[in-house]
Parts: sequence; structure tokens; C-alpha cells
Amino acid sequence: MTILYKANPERGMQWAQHFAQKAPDVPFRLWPDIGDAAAVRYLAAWEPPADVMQTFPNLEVIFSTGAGIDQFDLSGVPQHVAVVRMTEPGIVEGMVEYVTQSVLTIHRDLFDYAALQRERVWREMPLRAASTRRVGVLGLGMLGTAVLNALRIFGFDCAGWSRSPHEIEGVACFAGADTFDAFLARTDILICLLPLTEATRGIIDKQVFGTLPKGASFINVGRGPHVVQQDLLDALDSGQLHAAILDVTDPEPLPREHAFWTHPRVRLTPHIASATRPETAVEVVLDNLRRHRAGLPMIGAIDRTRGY
Ligand code: NDP
Ligand code: OXD
Repeated sequence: MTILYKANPERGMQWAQHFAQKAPDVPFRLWPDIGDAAAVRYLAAWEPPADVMQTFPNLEVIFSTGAGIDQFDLSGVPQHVAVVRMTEPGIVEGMVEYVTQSVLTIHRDLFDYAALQRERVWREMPLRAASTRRVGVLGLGMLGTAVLNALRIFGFDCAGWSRSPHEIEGVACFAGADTFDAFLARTDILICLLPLTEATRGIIDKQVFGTLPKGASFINVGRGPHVVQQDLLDALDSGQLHAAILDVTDPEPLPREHAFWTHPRVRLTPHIASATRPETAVEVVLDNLRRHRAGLPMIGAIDRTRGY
């Protein structure tokens, strides 16, 4: 009943230590030291090997070491193999920090002050109340909901959009394609926290930028392919969009010649908005292993027909 880890090797060492402390009876191995491939029932991976079922014929569960599973090619993975995304609390905390600082950067005009600093201009701009700034989050799952709960504390006028209806205290919740335009039209700062699926690939395009109020800003912490990148550049250059903070791009790493690198109203980070914390990740995986063995549903198991 081996669990095999195949992701960042440095974090893998930490996973190994936590497994040894918390579950010394569970055989844990680090890729590429796979041992007896037939004994591998559980794989914790960011990118599984291409021939995963040929290599590990007795695989029962693939755990993503991240919150997303879009990096998995599941075409050769039979339905009886469960796929589980990461739901440990460290990912949530990191994302709340990143998005909060990004919203505050935009809200407190720090793009404009950076431009003034480049010109050596000491000029004050009017301070706006958070209650007059309309924030909208695409995706009301584990991360979108946590982000909105943090932003509400500052008094922002909060809304969210999801596939199915949600109720979150103090948040105007919109659901489904029919409400998309109404959600966008009331959004000054748009945050993408959707999973990447066939339904969400390229969802943020010129139509979306055109429906946002003029001068809105955009934060992408979902996935690069959610966005039509040329439409984003056009919206920034026409002034329709004020600024963009991008933690994810397509491709990653972003090629050196890409216009995002030098655009004065784009701030880039290399997909670091959040990261799995080994200690709590191991606890979540162990809990799911117990659940799986007891025939209970695992926390974070994805629905393969929905793609998330
Ligand atoms: P969840 O699965 O918990 O939530 C996904 C949300 O998106 C749900 O509210 C879901 O709606 C909504 N959604 C999915 N498809 C659609 C659609 N077609 N139309 C409208 N709404 C839709 O995911 P998480 O919150 O845990 O994570 C979201 C994403 O964040 C990850 O998939 C990953 O891509 C990204 N991420 C990025 C990180 C980074 O460092 N940049 C770190 C971690 C995650 P419903 O509630 O109705 O099902
Ligand atoms: C994730 C990520 O999905 O880091 O967890 O992007």
C-alpha cells in the first residue's frame, strides 16, 4: 500500500519527514525511487508520469499536491481511480494574503503612485472608502469564499460568481452564465479564482473587459489560460482596464520577450500566490487515506465530468 510522491523534491523531503512522524506504518517513497511499482496504490503528484496506469497498474487514488488538477492528463486514467485535489489550510491562507494585498494595492492607487515616483512627482490623490469599491470574485469555492470573507472585513462591496447558487453573508452571489454580465458590470476589481476546465478556458476575453466598468482592474490567481492575453493587453492599452496583477500566465515561465514583463500597469509574480504546506498537506492526505480505506468519500475528490 505504498504512497509515492512526485512533485517538488525539496518539499518531498518534508513530506517524507511528516509521514515518518505521523504515520510510520505507511510506506512512503519519493520519485524516482518507486520500489515495487505494483505496490503503489496512492500517488501524490503535481504532474503524474504520462504512462501512469502502465507504470502503476494497482493505483487507486491520485492526489494533487496543489488545489488545481488541470495539469493532469486523465485521458488514460480509468474512472475507478479517484482524483483528489489539495484542500489543506496553508493554501487558503497564502491565497488570502496574496489577493488581499493585491486588492489593497489597486484600491490604494499604488500603480499610480509608482508612476508618479518614476516622474519624481509628490502628489496626493483622493482617498476612496472601501465601501465604494466593488470587488468581484470568479469562483466561490474553497479559495474564492475565503478571499471574500477576508475582503469583507475591510468593507469592500463584495460579489462572487459561480456555476451553482451560493449564499455567503455580506456577498452578492451570482450564479450561471445568465448572470455573468450583471456581475461584471458591477465589478471594479475582478479576481479570477476559477479552476481551469473546458468551460473556463479563455473565459476572460475582450467581451469581459468591455463589460467591466471603464477603469476596472484585474487580478489573475487562477490559471493563465483563463485569459485571452492579447485582449488583456488591448484593454490595458485602450484605458478600459486600469491595471492587472498576474500570478499566472500562459505559458509558464512567461517568455522573456512577452509584453507583460515591461507593461507599466502589469505586476507579475511567478505563480507564487499560494503553495501547499507540507505539514498540513500530509495530515489532509492521511485523513483521506483513512477515509478511502473505510469506504468514505474523500475530502476534495473531484467530479471528472465537471473537470474540477
Ligand atoms: P474549488 O473547486 O473549491 O472552487 C471552484 C469554484 O469555481 C466553484 O465555486 C465553482 O462553482 C466555480 N466554477 C467552476 N466552473 C465554473 C464555471 N464554468 N462557471 C462558473 N463558476 C465555475 O476551487 P478552489 O477555490 O480550491 O481553487 C480554484 C483555483 O485556484 C484552482 O483550480 C487553481 O486553478 C487556482 N489556484 C491557484 C494558485 C496560485 O498559486 N496561483 C494556488 C491554488 C489554486 P460551484 O461552486 O458552483 O461548483
Ligand atoms: C495550486 C497551485 O493549484 O499552486 O495549488 O496553483
